[in-house]
Amino acid sequence: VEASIPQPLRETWRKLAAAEFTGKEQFQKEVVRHVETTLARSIYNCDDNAAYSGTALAIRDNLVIKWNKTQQHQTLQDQKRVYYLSLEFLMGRTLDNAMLNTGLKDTAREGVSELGFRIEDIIDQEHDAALGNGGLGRLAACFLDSLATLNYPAWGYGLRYRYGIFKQEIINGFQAEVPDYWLDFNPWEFPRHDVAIDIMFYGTVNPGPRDDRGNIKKVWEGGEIVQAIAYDVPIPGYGTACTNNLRLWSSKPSGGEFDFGKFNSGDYEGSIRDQQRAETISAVLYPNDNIDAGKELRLKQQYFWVAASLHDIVRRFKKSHRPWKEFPDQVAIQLNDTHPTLAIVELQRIFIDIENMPWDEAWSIVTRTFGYTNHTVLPEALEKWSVPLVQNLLPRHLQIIYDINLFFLQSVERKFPKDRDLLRRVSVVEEGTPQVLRMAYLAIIGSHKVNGVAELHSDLIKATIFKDFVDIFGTDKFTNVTNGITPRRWLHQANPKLSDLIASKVGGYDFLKDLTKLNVLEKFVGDKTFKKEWMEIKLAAKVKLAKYIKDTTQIAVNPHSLFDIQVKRIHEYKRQQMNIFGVIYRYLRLKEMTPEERKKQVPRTSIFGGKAAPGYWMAKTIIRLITAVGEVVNQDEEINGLLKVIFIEDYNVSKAEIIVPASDISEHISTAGTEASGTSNMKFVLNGGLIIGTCDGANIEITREIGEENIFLLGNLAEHVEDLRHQHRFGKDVVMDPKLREVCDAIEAGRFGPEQTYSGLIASLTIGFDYYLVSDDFSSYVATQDLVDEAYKDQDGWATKSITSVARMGFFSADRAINEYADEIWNVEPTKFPA
Ligand code: TH1
Repeated sequence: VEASIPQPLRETWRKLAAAEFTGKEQFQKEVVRHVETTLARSIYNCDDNAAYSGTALAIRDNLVIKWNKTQQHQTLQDQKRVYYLSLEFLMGRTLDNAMLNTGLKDTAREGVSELGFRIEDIIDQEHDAALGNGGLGRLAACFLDSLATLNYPAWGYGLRYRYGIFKQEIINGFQAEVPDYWLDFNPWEFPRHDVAIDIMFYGTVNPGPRDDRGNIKKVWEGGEIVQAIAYDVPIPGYGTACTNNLRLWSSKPSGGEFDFGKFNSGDYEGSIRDQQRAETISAVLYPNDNIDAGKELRLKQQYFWVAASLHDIVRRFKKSHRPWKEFPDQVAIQLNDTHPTLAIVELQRIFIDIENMPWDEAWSIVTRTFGYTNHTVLPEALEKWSVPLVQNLLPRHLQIIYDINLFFLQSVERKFPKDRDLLRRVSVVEEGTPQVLRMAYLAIIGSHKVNGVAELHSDLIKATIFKDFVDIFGTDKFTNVTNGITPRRWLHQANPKLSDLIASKVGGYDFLKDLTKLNVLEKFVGDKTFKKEWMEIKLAAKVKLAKYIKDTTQIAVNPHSLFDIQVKRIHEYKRQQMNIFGVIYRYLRLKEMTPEERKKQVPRTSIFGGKAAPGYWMAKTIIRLITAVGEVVNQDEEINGLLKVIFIEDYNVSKAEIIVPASDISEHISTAGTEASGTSNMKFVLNGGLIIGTCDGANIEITREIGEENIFLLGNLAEHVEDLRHQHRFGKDVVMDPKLREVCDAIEAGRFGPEQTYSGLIASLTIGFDYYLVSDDFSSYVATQDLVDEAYKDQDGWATKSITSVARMGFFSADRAINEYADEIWNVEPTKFPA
C-alpha cells in the first residue's frame, strides 16, 4: 500500500501506460531496440542467440502488459483463487508457446525473416526450463496452461532451482549426469526482491505468555533463518487476455542472519559458507521420479517452499479484511502429491500460534482449504519422514502433527470402538526405529478431497493403500480426475501441420479450446485426399526425427520403417526392459530367416529415450542394454536396416515436441496397476500415433474413448498381479517364459557385451522373483507386436485407426481436467474479462 502512486497522480500514469506493440513493423522495431539497447549488440554481432534474446524480450513486453492487467483485474474482482503447489513445473521452452498463445507467431515469423533469421532457429536457441522429473512436473505445466486459457484466477507456487533435472550424456553406452545450469539468460522470470519472506528452521519450542483464553502459548524460536525471494513467471492463456502467475521461491541468507560480524572480524570464508548454506536450499531439483529418498535437504526444500507460499497466500487474504471463516471461500490450495503436505501443518500453525485461533476453528478452515492429488501407489514412492529428522528441523510442526493425529485417532476410536489394529494402521505415525510420518495419511486427514489421476488408479487407491480412510471418511471424499494434456503445446505447437490440417476440416482453430470438436474429423475417414495428407504429415514428422537422429547419433534410420517409440523416465515398473527384450527377440528371429523371409518383414526403428535416477542402478543397466543392442543390431549387415535401435540422449520437453509427432506406435507397457495415469500416451495418440500398451492407467480410458480396435493391448490385468507375484515368490514350478529364456540366454552368452554388465537385470527376473512380471507378459507382448506389424502392412487401415483415434481424443484435454477440479474440488469460477 505504501508503495502505490497517490490517487491524484494516477491519471498521469495511466496516460503514459505501456502499450502492446501491434503488427510486424512495431514488432521489428522492438526486437532491434532490445538487441541494440537491452543487449548492447549491433548488426555486427547479432547471431541466432542475440536474435532469440531480442525476440523473446519483445514478445515478453506484450506478455507483461497482459499479465499486469490480469493481476490488477483479478485483484479487483476478488474472487476465490486457486493455488497449485507443486515441487515440479516441467515447463520446457516458453517463446514459441508465448507467441502462439498471444497470437503473435505469424507476425514474429515474418518480422524476423526480414531481419535475416528463421523463427525455428530462434526458437531453438532457448534453454528448457526443466524444473521437473517427468509426468508429475509436466502435468503441473499443462494445468497452468489450461488454468490461464480457461480464465481461472490461479497461481502456481514452486521452487526456483538453480539446477533443473540433470542433462543426460551417453558415454560408452552408459548414462552420465551433467548439471543443468539454466539461468544464464532467462527473460521469462521477474525477481521480486520486495517479496522477501523469512523462513525459520531448527530452534526450540518454549512456553510463552498466556493467550486470551488463558492457555500458555507455545513459542518456536531461536532457529536459523533463511530468506525466500519470489521470482514470478507470466503464464499466458491461449486466445485470452488472462495471464496468470507462477511464483517460484529462491533461497538466500536472511538480512538479519547474514553474519557481518564474521565478515568484519576477518572470517570472510565463514560468512560465505553461511550464505552458501542458505542458497543450497533452492540449488537443485532432486532427480528422483517415483522414489522417496528421505533426505534432510529435501525436507528443508519442502518446508521452505510451503512456508513462503502460505505466508504469501495468507497475506493476500488479509488484505481483503474478511473474517477468517471466509478463508476457504477465497482460497483453494491443491497439493500436487504429498510433497507440499507440510502446508496443512503450517496453515494450522499460523492460525493457532500466530493468529490465536482456537484449534477446532482453525482445523475446520484448514481442511476446507486443501485438496490432495495422489499420483502413485508404488510403496517406494510414498513419502515417509523420520520423526527425529522432523523433530530437529521443525519442532513445533511435529507437535502439531502429533495433535492432528491424536484428534484424528480419537475420532476414529469413536466411530470404530476397540479396533486397535485400525488405529495402528491409520496413524500418521508409523511405529519402528525410527518412527516415521506417513505423509499421504496426513494429506488425506487435512484435505476435503483426495483424488487419483485416472479411473483405475483412483479405484486402486480406494481399494488398497487408502482403504481404511474410505471406511473412516466415506467414499465421497475420494474422487477421480483423469489427467489431461494441453493441446496447445502438444498439438498446435509440436505439430503445426497436423493442427492446420485439422483446422481446415473442423472449421478453424476452436478445437484448441474445445478439444471435443475433434470428433468432426470422423466424417473424413473415408476421404482419400485427406487421408493422404494425414499420412504425409506423419511421414514429414518422421523425416524430421530421422534427421535429428542422424545429426545427433550419426545413425541413419529409414523414415518409411515403423517408428516404435518409448520415451519416459527409465523405471523397472515402466518396463523398458521388456521392450528391449522384445527387440532382442525380434533380432534373433530376423537372424534365423532366409533372405526371402526377411523381405516380407516390416522394417522397424525402435526408439528409446529417458533419464535414470543417478542412483538407480537397475535403470542404468537397462539403458546400457539398450545402447549395447543398438551397437550390435545397427551394424549387422545381414539385418540390412530391417531393425534399428536408437537411444535418444537427454530426453526432455523440447525433444518430446520433435519425438511425439513422429511415432507410428508408442509403448506404454507398465505392469498393470503401477502407472497411475501416464500422459505421454495421450500426447502420442493426439498426434496420430497408435499405442501398444497394458491395461493400466489412462490407457484404459483411452481404449474406452477411441475403441478397442484402435489400440494394441497386451498382458495381465491389475486384478491378477498380486496372485502372479505370489506365484513367483512361493510357487513350486514357475518357469520363465521360453521366449524370454531365449533372450536371456543370448544376453548371458555375451552377444551384447560382457554378460556381467547385465547380471543384476537377469537376476531380477529369477532370484528377484520377477516383481514386475516381465515373464508373465512377454509372450503376449511379442504376439501383440506381431499384430502391430500385420496392421502396419495395411497402410489404409492404419490411417483409419489413426484418424479415428485423434477424432475421439477430446476427453484428454487438460481443459477438461481443470474444469473438473474447478467444479468438484475447488469451487471456483472463471474470471470475466472485459471484452
Ligand atoms: C507420475 C506418475 O508416475 C504418472 O503415472 C502420472 O501420469 C504423473 O505422475 C502425473 O499424474 C508421478 N511422478 C512422480 C514423481 C515423484 C513422486 C511421485 C510421482 S507419481 C517425485
